[in-house]
Amino acid sequence: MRPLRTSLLSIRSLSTVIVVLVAVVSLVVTPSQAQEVTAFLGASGPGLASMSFNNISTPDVGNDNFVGTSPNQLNVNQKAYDTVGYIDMVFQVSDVGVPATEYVLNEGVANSTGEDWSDYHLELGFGTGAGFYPSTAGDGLDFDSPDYDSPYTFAPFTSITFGEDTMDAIGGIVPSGSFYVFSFPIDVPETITEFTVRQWPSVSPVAAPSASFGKVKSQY
Ligand SMILES: [Ca+2]
Ligand SMILES: [Ca+2]
Ligand SMILES: [Ca+2]
Repeated sequence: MRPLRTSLLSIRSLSTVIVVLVAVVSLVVTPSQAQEVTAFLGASGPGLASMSFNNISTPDVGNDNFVGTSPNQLNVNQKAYDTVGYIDMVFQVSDVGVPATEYVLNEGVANSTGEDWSDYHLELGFGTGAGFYPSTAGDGLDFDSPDYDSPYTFAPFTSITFGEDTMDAIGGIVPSGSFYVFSFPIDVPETITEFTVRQWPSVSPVAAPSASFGKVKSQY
């Protein structure tokens, strides 16, 4: 018969092994944290006066084709323009092995340019400044193409012209000194490592292109 002391040591060793095994199994089965999908890498451009980024929230990874407002959010507290020029915002994407994830980008926009805006424009692409190049058709990065089944907000503008990678908000005035919250959907594919949202106001009304060039919808 083994001494009692030896048996107790064996039981303690076995318990330790079980605890370690449980810990390892827990690590293996824990899903990727949603916060790993994207990171905000910064804003730049001639229009930029100041910016305050809030957070990224991704509770529903891989939810492309989501109908309605996606629970995944990119939140900008405020972005101020002091010049009528563009601002590039860059987001990092991590491949977690799922299809495209649909986000809604919510941002406070302040007009500190001294001029009233007649239109507001957005384009998806890659890179910044002179190195910016547009997203292409069918690359998975888009403004909720092809179904456009999620809401957006661009008040005081009253109509939006859509392309897969462009949006033009028209039919309203953003007075100098005013602040509005814009929101819109973005589909983010797992095949890229980062992307850019370029936005710029303009002060001369731009006519809506014909229906053959884009999809025109009334404001939600
Ligand atoms: Ca959608
Ligand atoms: Ca695209
Ligand atoms: Ca979508």
